[in-house]
Amino acid sequence: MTTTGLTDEQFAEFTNEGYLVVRNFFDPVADLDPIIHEYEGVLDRLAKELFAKGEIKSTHAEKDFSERLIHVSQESGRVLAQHFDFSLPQKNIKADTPIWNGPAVFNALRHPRILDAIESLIGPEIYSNPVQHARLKLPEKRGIADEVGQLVQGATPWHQDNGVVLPEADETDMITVWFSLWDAPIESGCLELIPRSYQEGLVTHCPLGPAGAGIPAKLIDKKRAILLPMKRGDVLFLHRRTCHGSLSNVSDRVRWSFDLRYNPIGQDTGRKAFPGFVARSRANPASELHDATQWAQSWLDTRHKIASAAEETFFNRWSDKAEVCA
Ligand SMILES: O=C(O)CCC(=O)C(=O)O
Ligand SMILES: [Fe+2]
Repeated sequence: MTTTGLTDEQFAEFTNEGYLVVRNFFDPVADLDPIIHEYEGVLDRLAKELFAKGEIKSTHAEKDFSERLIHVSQESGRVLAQHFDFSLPQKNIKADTPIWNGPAVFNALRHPRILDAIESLIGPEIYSNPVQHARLKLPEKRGIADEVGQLVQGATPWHQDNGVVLPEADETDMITVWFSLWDAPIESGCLELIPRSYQEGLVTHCPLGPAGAGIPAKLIDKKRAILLPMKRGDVLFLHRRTCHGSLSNVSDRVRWSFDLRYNPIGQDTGRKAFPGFVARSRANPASELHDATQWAQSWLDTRHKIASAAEETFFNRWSDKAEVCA
């Protein structure tokens, strides 16, 4: 079968550097605009709901997506990020915790070109790992303080994706795919990473905020860091042990990205409490999930299960007692 997988050069670059940027990977109109349109609907419904509750004085319907989200957030004083995320938060999951698992998001998770590239990296048995986010980061100067702390709204602290999942995923081949729905220049809070840092193994992280974890600054050699401004249509592939983070959004516009993860079928996702699915299986095509409604339902079922469990679900393995965290 013909695929649009990675070239040998791209494969070698990923393997050597621990990351790969492919410019113009997507056709933005065909691949990204349907996601944007779906999210316009999410924001529209949310704005109308907040307006009906008297939390905002206008639905701001005439504004573009970014301005509308900023105005609705600021006027309501609410952090609305979770309404747009297609994963549950790592803490405080309630029966009504918002989540968005729409068909355009599901199509992005199953995008054939992404799966072709992932197939080049880990083979044809591909599981969509549930560690995944839509990040809608408000401009820092127009932001809202996050009382719950479930989604990092500002700069993302240095970390390895391996470090934010449970140890069961340490020896897996999890790959991160990051792309922006529109241009993400440096000032919007682009990613930064340390090439080849995956070679140094898993670095100690320290607990951060209510649910997150990050690598302490003293363990990061910032001189080796590079910035990764991205254009709409570009895609970044990241090794699970590549140290990375993001800058603050000092622009005037929301920085809007998706990050997805994949691992070979059968490997641990590192967040077993959340639902993944078979995105591609050449060995057993019948096991692939093609139904967006079923995918959305799997998240609602998970939310119900976690919200009604007696004990808090736990995702963090790090202790602030580690010497480097002092
Ligand atoms: O988008 C960001 O700011 C951070 C993304 C990230 O850490 C990831 O995709 O793994
Ligand atoms: Fe990350």
